[in-house]
Amino acid sequence: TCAFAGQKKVLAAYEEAVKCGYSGARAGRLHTPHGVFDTPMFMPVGTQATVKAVSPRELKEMGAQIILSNTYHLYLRPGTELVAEAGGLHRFMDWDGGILTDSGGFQVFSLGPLRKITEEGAAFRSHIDGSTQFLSPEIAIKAQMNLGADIIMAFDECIPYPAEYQYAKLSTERTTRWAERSQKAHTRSGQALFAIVQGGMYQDLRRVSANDLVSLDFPGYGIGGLSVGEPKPVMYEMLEQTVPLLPENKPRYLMGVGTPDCLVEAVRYGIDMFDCVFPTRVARNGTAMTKSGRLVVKNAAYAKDFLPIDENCGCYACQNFSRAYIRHLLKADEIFGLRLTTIHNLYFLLDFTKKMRQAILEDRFLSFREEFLAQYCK
Ligand code: PRF
Ligand code: ZN
Repeated sequence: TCAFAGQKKVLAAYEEAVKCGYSGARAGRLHTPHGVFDTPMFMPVGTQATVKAVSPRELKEMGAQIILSNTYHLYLRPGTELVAEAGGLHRFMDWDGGILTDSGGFQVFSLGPLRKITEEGAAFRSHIDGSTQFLSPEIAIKAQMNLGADIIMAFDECIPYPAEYQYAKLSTERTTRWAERSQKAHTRSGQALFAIVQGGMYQDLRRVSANDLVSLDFPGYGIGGLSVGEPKPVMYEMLEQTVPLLPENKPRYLMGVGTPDCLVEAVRYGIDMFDCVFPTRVARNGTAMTKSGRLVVKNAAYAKDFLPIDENCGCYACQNFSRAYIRHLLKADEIFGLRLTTIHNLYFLLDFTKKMRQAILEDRFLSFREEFLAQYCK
């Protein structure tokens, strides 16, 4: 039975099922107003209130429980007030599962020279019409209260890589002040606000960031500023330094990471949640994800290959269509080709998180990890 039954006020409460005895890996459940979701979890990215190329019905069928959407994009277009008027993001896009919205801090950072960051917030040029825009912790939180996601994120700055120590220190301290302002500005009930750990690639800054944010007592923690161009071992080192400082009874979310090898390593350090455009983006590029790495369906080698992308995959694409057919669609620029590779990739990654969870529950996570990496990285 549910440990949180009747505890309506506990938002995004993390309920642990099993902790791996030999690593930080854990399997649990996340309780939200739109359902109870299994962890480790992967959240497909629906930047503009749609996961590109697939319907909410298809997402459900693939096993998606919670998706991510972006405040930055919806703030600029169609506007978060409009989404509120439509009845909130769940109703607007007809998705009744979980939704997490990112705060916009990362998208503003991605604009590069178009942005200017001050203590108050970030001024930037809209990528749509070039107009001058401004986001602050208060504005980003108000926008996310309008959208009405189950989980929202504090406004942060994702530090570019590489960055000087002094800049990383000032930025990290400011992100902590912004987290405090985000917390004060957040007044909507039925919605959990997570803080975001930063610190660049500096172990001491990561530790200070984690400790300061933990003392502010958020219901969950994002780890930001990773997978921004640094070597993978550096990212793993940052996780090793940071994750143990976060409360065991709260969810930990590694932002913007979504390749299976990074997922299995991050889970080993104790991460519960992920999002990434990787599976959907490479799918639209004609690339399928498999347990032995990427399969470029467009390659001539598959012209007469009548096997599915992956013979062991249970997705709609693999159950019904061949590599040769999907390759033909992609070569002919048919929209359905991109839909099929997207369906496969999301199914693959969602299924991968289920397999990790099962391995943790059955106390064989480390051997699962080794077997997976041996095949994936060969
Ligand atoms: N901050 C926010 N969103 C993010 C990131 C971050 O640092 C990242 C970094 N990988 C992805 N998405 N707010
Ligand atoms: Zn498939």
